[in-house]
Amino acid sequence: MISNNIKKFVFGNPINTGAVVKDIDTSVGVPKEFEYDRATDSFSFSFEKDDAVYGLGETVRGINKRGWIYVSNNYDDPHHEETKSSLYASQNFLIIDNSKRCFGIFIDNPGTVTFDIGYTNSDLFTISFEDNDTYFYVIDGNTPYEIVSSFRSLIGRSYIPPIWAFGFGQSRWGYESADDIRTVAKRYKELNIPIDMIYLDIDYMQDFKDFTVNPERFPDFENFVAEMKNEGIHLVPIIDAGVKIQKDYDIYEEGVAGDYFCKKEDGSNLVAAVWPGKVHFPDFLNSKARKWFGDKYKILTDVGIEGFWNDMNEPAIFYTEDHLKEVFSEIKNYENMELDIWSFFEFKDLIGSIDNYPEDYKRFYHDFDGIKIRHDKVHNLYGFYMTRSAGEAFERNNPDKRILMFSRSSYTGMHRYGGIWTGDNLSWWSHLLLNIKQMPSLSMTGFLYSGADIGGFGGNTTEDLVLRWTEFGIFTPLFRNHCALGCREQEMYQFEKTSDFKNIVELRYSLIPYIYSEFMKAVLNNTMYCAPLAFEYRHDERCKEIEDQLLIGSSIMIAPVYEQNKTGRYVYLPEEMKLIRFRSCNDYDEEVLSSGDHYVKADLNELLVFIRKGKVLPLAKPARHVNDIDFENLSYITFDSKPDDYDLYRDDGISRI
Ligand code: MIG
Repeated sequence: MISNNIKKFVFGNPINTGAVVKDIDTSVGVPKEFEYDRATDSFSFSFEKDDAVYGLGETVRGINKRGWIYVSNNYDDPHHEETKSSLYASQNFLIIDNSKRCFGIFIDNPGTVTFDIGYTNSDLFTISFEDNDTYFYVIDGNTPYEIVSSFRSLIGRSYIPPIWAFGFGQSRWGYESADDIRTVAKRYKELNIPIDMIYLDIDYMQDFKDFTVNPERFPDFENFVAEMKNEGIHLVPIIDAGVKIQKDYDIYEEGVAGDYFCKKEDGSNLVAAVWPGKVHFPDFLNSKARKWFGDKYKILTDVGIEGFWNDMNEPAIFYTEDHLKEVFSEIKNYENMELDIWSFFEFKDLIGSIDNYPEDYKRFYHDFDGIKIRHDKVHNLYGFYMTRSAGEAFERNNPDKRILMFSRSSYTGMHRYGGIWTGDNLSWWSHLLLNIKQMPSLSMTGFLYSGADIGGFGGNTTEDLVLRWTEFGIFTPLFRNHCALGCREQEMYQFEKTSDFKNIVELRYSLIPYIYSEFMKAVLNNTMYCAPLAFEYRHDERCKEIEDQLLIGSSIMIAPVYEQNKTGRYVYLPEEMKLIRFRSCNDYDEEVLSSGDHYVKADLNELLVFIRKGKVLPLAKPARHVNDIDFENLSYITFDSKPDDYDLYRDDGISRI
């Protein structure tokens, strides 16, 4: 197909990653925007002074990516600090924009790709590859919005979850038994805080084995799933990438018999270790293995489960059998040594090298439907293909209804099968801000059903952080409070001001008609659910630098408070807007504010929404579950508009469309 606004260049002999769904004719030569350096096999672009760079999906730092080096190399790293270059995801889509001209690029390369966006040389953008077999797309458009839409039509429609997945979900690593889960449900019910999901982390499994349920701690699981559903709660279990090596464990036995696991050079199955102890990794890049593993989700859907989260699928490796041997043999050299500072660090690095060891990712292979490929060359596809395995199976086995699915690791293309959560953040205020900045980048790349662990995963949180984070989280499609084992408990009922939490979560439920409508329009029209101000107000120079206010759908702008001990914040209004200061869905004040800078008060229990001129915000009455929301009788907050000006999207919320 000839596309006027998308050009495809091919370098070397790239594989079809599945990222793209449109066939585009190949252009000859090198993208005209870039200089190609044969010696280093890299492409570079010279920035103009006011160029901003957007994209890359889930990464550290700002919405404008200029001034740092990002490496697409999916990695399990629970320290999302700004000095990092890689997180769990690789979304190699970027827009370069200086309001006079803009263009987008998409690098479809499943190996390591480095985006030096003015790090080495502040005016130079350089793209380099570990492996130069690459598709390189250049996407033209008059505005960033147009580029996003073209890109999204190139990569296909984003995943649609069931509508109940827009409710609130409580999670914690460490809910050990059905009774623990019952307690969570009961405590939320007692406080009348709406809830639709409780997540099952690895503790529900028998010895961390995929598709098993511990029968002592979760007796009669099927009935338990039904009991919770009666309470209006969906249980959402986790699935890990590694399959435990254990005789008579059917998944393991079938995987070996069917040759479904990743192999080493010598043809034996790679032995790595993760939560279950020693595991093999399913070869999700192989369509037979993918079908086999995907069909296993049926074990749980057959007992009433309707949603999952896929974890550890970078894949994360605690150690491999081979590298562990190497470490133990080298360790001996240090045993009788008097460690000086140099040997001390070598020794420490040696021990520290056992997990996620780069060389380990070169020790195993995929059978990519007949092509043998070393893992590191397609590393960034692993989480995508695990989720694809599930997604394809759901289409086969559950053709009539949507199944909730999100993943930790991802690559472009996975957005068609599931959403993502942003992994192991910390209970830091700066990670609330990071969450705010990640959301528009995720919308650009098609990962619309996304969110972060509200309250922070690692570390001990505080009540005010959970509250402020929840106030932002009500605008993220995936709205889940999740926390790590051993950290301070952070369910809303652990805190004092439970009525504040109730009000905020109720407000989320009141907003679901709007949030769902805007989400679905973004999916169906390839537009953005959540956008930076710079995309909408392109010629307002101020908006270019505003990264702590966002547009959510077409009607509203939000300005979250993300610092401790603040009772307000500065907000910049690119145009006249109507401020709504919500304390709850039926307790709020309204004030029209002129364009420009304002200091706006927002107490701990208050959150700020700004209605754009001519737009409408529909609100439903509060409900305990998404199912109970009355979509017929909405109220409307207007600003120079009539309720009818709002185009409410509706469907049954469950059937596939
Ligand atoms: O190595 O399943 O990101 O959400 O709670 C930790 C336990 C494994 C990492 C996930 C996190 C989950 C945790 N998992």
